[in-house]
Amino acid sequence: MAKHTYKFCFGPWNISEGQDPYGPPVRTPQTFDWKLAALKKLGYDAMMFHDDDAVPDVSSKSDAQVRKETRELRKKLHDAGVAAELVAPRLWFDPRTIDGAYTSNDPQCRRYAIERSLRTIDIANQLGTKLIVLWLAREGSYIRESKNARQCVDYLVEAINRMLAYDKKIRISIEPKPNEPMDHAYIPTIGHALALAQLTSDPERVGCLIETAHAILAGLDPADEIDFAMSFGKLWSIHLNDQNGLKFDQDKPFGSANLRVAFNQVRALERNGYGTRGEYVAFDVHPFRPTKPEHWLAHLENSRRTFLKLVQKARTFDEKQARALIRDRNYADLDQLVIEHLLGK
Ligand code: XUL
Ligand code: MN
Repeated sequence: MAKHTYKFCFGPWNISEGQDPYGPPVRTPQTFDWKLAALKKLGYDAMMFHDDDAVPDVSSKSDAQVRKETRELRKKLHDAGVAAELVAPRLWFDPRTIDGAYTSNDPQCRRYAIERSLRTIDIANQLGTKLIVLWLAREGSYIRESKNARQCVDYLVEAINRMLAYDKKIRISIEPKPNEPMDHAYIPTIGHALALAQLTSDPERVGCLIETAHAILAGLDPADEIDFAMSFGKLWSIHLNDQNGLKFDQDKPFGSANLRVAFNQVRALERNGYGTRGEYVAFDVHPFRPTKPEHWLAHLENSRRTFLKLVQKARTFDEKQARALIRDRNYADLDQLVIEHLLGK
């Protein structure tokens, strides 16, 4: 197995304030500068951004103002020696995307979504990254009869084609999630994302981003999603976290709910050489709501710690013994081999 080192990333939204649908924030927001310093202190390598993480209220600002603020951010990142991994348009907040962004029934709203996405590409270019991520949050339906799903696939292709034509160098990673905030999303899994890529004008530049919790919410094993995406050479980023079954999107620390599922994700990343082509390991994790401000970074520190320990577990797993048990179709002892390896001495 490859013995490369990994590079790590998180986004400003991962130092969050604890709001949920039933209660307000419970921690006072930190400034961007504080978050960048925290990222440095934790020894992470890169930060990921939404367009409005980079330029707050991006939609209400002029092109010149967006360029100016992005330039300032670029300098901050440069001075800190931190890379920008990717930029994602945060389309789901704006009132114009209330009924979907690229797939809204209203042509003006669809136009807004595309224009905002092109601006995201400008921001990415200025920050020195060619990776654009699309979490297709409101591209789905609450009421199936409210939209034409066949038409919505065409809208998604049209939006992606506009982005690909706007900048011939960008790559787009689709981050699928089966539901939430909608009842059902049109692109719920990695299979859907990669199939959609084939309908676009440049399939080679459309790949995916797997988030552990989103795969679990789709009833899938994230390790299999990793192997599937990497069979196509299309896993360009990953959001590791955890999820305790089919609940709301929990974004727990990596390995928190199911260590064995986490181990298998690391094993899949290892066997496919994830990271050797410059990809980052990002943790899309959130602090538990009761977290005190003085413990605010623990979920990020712990996720990376667990990841690195699982890399060691993957590299020291007795592959020879496992192969012998597989040859003998002795899956009971293979199961126990994994359990005892994870339990340690
Ligand atoms: C939401 C989510 C997003 C994306 C980026 O569940 O994961 O933060 O990672 O838009
Ligand atoms: Mn994510």
